[in-house]
Amino acid sequence: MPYDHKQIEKKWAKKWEEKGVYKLDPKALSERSESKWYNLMMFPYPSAEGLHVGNMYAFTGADFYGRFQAMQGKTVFEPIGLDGFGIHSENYALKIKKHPVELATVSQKHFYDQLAKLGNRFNWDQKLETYDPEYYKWTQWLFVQMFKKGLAYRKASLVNWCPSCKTVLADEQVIDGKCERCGTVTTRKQTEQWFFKITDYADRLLSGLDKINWPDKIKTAQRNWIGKKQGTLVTFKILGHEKDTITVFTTRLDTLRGVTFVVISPETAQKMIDSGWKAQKNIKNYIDKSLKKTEQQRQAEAGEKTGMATWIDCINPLTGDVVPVWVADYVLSGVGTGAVMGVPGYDERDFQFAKKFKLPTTKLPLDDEQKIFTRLKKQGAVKREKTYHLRDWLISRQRYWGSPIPMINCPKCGWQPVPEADLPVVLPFVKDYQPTGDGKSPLQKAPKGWLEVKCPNCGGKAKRETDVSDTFLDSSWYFLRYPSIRSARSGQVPWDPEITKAWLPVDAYIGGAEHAVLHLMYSRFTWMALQDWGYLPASLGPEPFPFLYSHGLLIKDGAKMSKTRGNVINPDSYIADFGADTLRMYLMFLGPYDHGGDFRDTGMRGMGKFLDRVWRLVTDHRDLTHTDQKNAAALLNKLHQTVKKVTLAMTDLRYNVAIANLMDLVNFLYDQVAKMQPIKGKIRCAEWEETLQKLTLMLAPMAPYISEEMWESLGGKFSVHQQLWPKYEESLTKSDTVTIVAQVNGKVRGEFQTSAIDAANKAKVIKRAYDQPRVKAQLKDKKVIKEIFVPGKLVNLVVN
Ligand code: ANZ
Ligand code: ZN
Repeated sequence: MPYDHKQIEKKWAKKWEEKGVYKLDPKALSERSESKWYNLMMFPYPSAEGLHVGNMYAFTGADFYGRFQAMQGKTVFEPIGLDGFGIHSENYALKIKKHPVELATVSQKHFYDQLAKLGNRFNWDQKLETYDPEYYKWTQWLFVQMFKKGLAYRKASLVNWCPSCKTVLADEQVIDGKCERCGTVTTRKQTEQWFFKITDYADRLLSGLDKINWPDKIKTAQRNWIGKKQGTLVTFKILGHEKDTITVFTTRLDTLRGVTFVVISPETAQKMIDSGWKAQKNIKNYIDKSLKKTEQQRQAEAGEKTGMATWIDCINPLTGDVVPVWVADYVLSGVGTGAVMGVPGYDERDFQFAKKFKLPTTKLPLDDEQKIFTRLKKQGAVKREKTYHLRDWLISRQRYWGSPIPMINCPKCGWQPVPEADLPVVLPFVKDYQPTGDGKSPLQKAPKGWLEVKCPNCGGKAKRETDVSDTFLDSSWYFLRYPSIRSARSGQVPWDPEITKAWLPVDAYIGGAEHAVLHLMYSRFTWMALQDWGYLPASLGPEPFPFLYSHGLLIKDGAKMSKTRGNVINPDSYIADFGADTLRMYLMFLGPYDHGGDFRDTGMRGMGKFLDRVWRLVTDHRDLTHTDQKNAAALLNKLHQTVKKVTLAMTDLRYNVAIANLMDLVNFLYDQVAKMQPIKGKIRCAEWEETLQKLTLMLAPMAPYISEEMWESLGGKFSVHQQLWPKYEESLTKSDTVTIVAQVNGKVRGEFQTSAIDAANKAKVIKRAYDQPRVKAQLKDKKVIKEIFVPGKLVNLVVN
């Protein structure tokens, strides 16, 4: 019988659905149990172009793990949804000139249809879409809480601006100087925006990393992004204006004696101009030019230093020396105080600068930092200081397709949050949704009835905020919503407290590494804040994702699969031609899951052949038996070795290794087939039967459809996905000697060694058990009524 993937996949998809094989009953959701397993994968940004195999690569690996956990006896929750609000989906809408509201409907259907075909054990009852008002009502609620607790505030500052997306961006969303979404080089813009005070959590975000099981590269990325530095603030008085000072941040107070100049950032210089300093025109020009550069550009150009003398002098508090003040853009505004003491004798950047501008480069001896600190402290010239690279999270976006920021601006009372009872602030339909580029959201064109509201505080005329919030706010809490979606209280609370207590934190989070300092940092922050406000009990622990796994990237023709490159592969036709099982196994066999792999059609055919060979073992070669007991013993040995290896590989998400071991076993089985004979009568070969069963069970998390069909034809109870993972006997994995325990009525009465091959030979082993002296003594005058034999392990003789 040939392997007909079409018929098999259709048949089982239907039956799983009918029987609710993957459904969680509400009770399982509301009671905490040791066996709960929240198996989370990063939900996709949908677009009507559909899911590509890169997405599938991520989801398949996560599903292998979820299914493997289910077979370890865990109650698995594996939800999926769509991260469909925000720039990603909106940019696609702009590109194909379809309104995002209309597009969302099309994308949603297309995505869910595709997701349903991957063979994942999704909990479809708990799916969510971030653009659903039922969902973003709570995203807005979260914003309101941030505001009420003082973590959301408005501030005017120089921020990143994407000229193509026509919106401001958070620092994390500018990668190598480019917009995270569209790749356009970003610029700077002075505007007033909403921020979240993530910096209040810098220390906890840092120390929490020590306690979680995450890949080192992600932890390092977060540590560097937080960028904590301990140092000293040193105050230099300005010559002739002793009331005025410049404060620098240094990590090398011991070099203070060697300062030959002080440098301020263009931003600091601008502030001095704003507060009355009459700088010369060329200095002003230099400042203006520098302010237009991004931090990235300024650092990239750091090799070739630029700068200008300010003609201000200041006084070294340690030596009383008079040193000149310069302005230069290698000094960054966001670091420390935005002012540096120049020590060319010890600092390479300062040396380059001094050389270029012919400032003294003398190297003076170092001081004992403790001593000078104490001395300068008395003069009030120093203070210990911690600084961070992390900036507050810029939340507002001048775009249409997002969750409206739930704030109202009243000319009398200032900014007021929308009362919680009035949430959600539903995104109004605006035909002209294109970003304008004038620094305002297209929601400015919303109907007057939406824009103009009463102030919740004084009842006077007030205006709604028209910016929407960052997509990353939507995804910073989605994992809290999933388990509660079907809760009776889902309309009243963002998450049901009972269910949350039972299901959080997430047991395994699997996704790409590209969100290292974006989503993964924002979610940790949101979790910590919610915990501080008492919305999440402390018993859930300090982190939302104690275990994170980052998979590698799927490559096509040597490049990352991406829509802009046009090398995106849609899985649909492969699923139609080869079946989801083959595609799943093919993807996971490309290489180590954390390395990614290169997608090629040719390999797929090979994997199809492999499954066909597995299939024929059950359909064509099942009724065989061994003629030589030695072969049967060797088979058991190979089987138990394989179960052990595959178990370890699956535990560590080394799927390519797990699959390679199954392939090796299957080759071995075909060698055995040649040594076997058809069975006589109905008695099947026990070793062969055990092997086919365990092979099917090991295949179940990888190729869920074909293994269900094989399981059925082996006479297994529906469903294979509700079975436990096969066990192996350590003794049977050894090819040399094995220790067998001899018992009488369950009590140990002896032990003996045998070769691994003999260990499975029932007659031989039982005979040896009878020969054990203490067994003999126990059997005196008694009749053995039952002989229990566990291959490779024990013999138990039951007497009356
Ligand atoms: C004097 C000094 C002497 C420094 C020396 C370093 C070495 P790292 O070095 O990465 O830990 N700094 C302070 N504020 C800055 C700013 N806004 N932009 C650019 N650089 C700034 O960072 C701390 C050092 O970076 C500080 O210590 C300061 O230079 C410089 F041999 O002060 B140091
Ligand atoms: Zn008011």
